[in-house]
Amino acid sequence: MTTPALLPLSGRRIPPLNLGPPSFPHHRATLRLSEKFILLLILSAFITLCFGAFFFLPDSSKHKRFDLGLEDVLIPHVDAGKGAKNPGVFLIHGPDEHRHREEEERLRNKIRADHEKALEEAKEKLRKSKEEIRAEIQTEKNKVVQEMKTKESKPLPPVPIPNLVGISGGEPEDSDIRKKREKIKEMMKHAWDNYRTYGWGHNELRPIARKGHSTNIFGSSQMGATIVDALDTLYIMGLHDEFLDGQRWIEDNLDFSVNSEVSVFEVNIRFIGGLLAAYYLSGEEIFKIKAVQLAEKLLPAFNTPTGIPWAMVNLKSGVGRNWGWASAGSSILAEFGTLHMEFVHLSYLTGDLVYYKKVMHIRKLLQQMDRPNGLYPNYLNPRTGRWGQYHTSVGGLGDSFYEYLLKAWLMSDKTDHEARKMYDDAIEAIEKHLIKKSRGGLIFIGEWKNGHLEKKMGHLACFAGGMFALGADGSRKDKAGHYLELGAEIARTCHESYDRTALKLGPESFKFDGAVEAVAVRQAEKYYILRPEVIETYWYLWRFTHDPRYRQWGWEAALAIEKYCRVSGGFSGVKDVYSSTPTHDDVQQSFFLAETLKYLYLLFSGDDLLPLDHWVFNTEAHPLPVLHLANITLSGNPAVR
Ligand code: DMJ
Repeated sequence: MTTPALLPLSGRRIPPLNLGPPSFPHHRATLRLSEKFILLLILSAFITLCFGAFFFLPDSSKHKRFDLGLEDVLIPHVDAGKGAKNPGVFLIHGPDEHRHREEEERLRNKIRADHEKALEEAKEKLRKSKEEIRAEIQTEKNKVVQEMKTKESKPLPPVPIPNLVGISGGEPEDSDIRKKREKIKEMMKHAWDNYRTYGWGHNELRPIARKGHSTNIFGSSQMGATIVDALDTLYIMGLHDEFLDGQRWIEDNLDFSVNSEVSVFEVNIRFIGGLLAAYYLSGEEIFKIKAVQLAEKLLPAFNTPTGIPWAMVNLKSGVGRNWGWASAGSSILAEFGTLHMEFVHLSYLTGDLVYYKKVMHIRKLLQQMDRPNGLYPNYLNPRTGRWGQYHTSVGGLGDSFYEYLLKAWLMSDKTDHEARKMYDDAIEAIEKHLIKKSRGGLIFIGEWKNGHLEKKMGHLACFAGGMFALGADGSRKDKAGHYLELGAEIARTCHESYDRTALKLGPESFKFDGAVEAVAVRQAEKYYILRPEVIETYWYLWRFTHDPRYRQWGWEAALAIEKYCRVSGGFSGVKDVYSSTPTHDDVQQSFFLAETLKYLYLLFSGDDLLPLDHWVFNTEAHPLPVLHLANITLSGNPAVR
């Protein structure tokens, strides 16, 4: 059917009237002349109506709304009706037209003046140089950061700070020893300065590529691990400008609200340990505040069915998980068992028991569990509370758990008897099942794996020489002499592992198999990554015996590091200690500054620097004071039981 409206008036077709945009379909826009006329009429009626409205409707200016944002131009309301309830809205109407006009005029003038001012300011800005504008923006940014910091920094309760004995000094009388100590300090300067130049703010340094470096333990963000780890070493060496530089970076940049998955253990020992030590040494509040902020971010890792923390946690989301390689989704003994010292200090400094409870819960759980041959396996499933694979080691995966049992006792001013008992029991089992003598007469610590003893000792296990010496005093059945001797034997074995290489630096792990003694066999075990454990043991043995051989061995290691690991951009690990032409791995580990150089410096210092009856070193060599709390009744203080 044809629509009549679309029929032509004459034989000629009427050109289409396009009412829409050019693409508008023609069939909908084609109108007859008469219809056009009607449309025009409607349009003019509409316009007339609008004019009428404009002239005859009431004056809307008498019902203006003013929002709170313009407080300074608000007009006191005349009608104390509804508007009065809402302080943000004022209604004006009433008989006093004149007064309203004046107010309107005043308002208009104010707006005009504001616009002019803004225009002037904009012109002023344009007259400024780029640098000036940038500086202004930076000042504004700093202001905001400062405000955020003040908001973030919860005030912490004042607590009595332990007696801080021997935080500087230790100048040796002997000039030769003094020179050696100076040399170690110079090495520290070299490591720090290059990190400062090429890796500042990154976690670690690539000394050959001369750029920043990081690994998955620190997550995906740049958290300045080397800065935090190195602070206390800088402090005790008297490198105060460098310390201050690091402190400023921490104040301005160290931020834990990052979407980054970090290792709970590594962040605890390096960051929380480093910050706490820096706080105790310098007294600067910022370190304590940062340590507590970070600790809060780690707490969600403990949200597991057993309370055994995940190995990793996302600092932002709080989601935790375990390493993919760990036996059946297990957490690692040396990781969840190496939180105690730092967490007790956190509870002490904050008065908040939450940290203390977390680590005591772990301890209680471990106490209840069966231990095959009295040994603690390295893997524990945080969902089921059952051991994973039966692998026991005093090296990697197990090491610092034993260390922290002993140190929990020392740190409590020898009042935490439970920790001491656990340590003594564990060491007895280790001695019985893992410590052996090689054919050549070297005492070594093997690893229990798949039902038999693997005659292999890792560089990491070399720390145990120092631990045995440190735990000798206070040991059961008056076996102090025995444990000191055992510590000395481990030191000797580890020294042999260094001495039997081309570079006089120790391999990552070494075997005792037939003719092979204290030597790495597999290529993948021949590297040295600037680790501290052997030097750590020399230092403890030196403190307890003053046998000059330990200083001599320490100096040999220092010279080897200087000769083979020093490059112009810092210090690097080496890939094969048996090859006389070293290949570098191009990583300056943060623990080189935190531990290796610190223990070397202490080895050539007097015993009055960080005396061991006042300080306990965490597993990353960060000194924390002994808490002499016997007479202090701080409510909720964990050391008072
Ligand atoms: C350090 O981070 C700590 O000493 C840790 O306990 C084990 N290993 C490294 C250094 O080798």
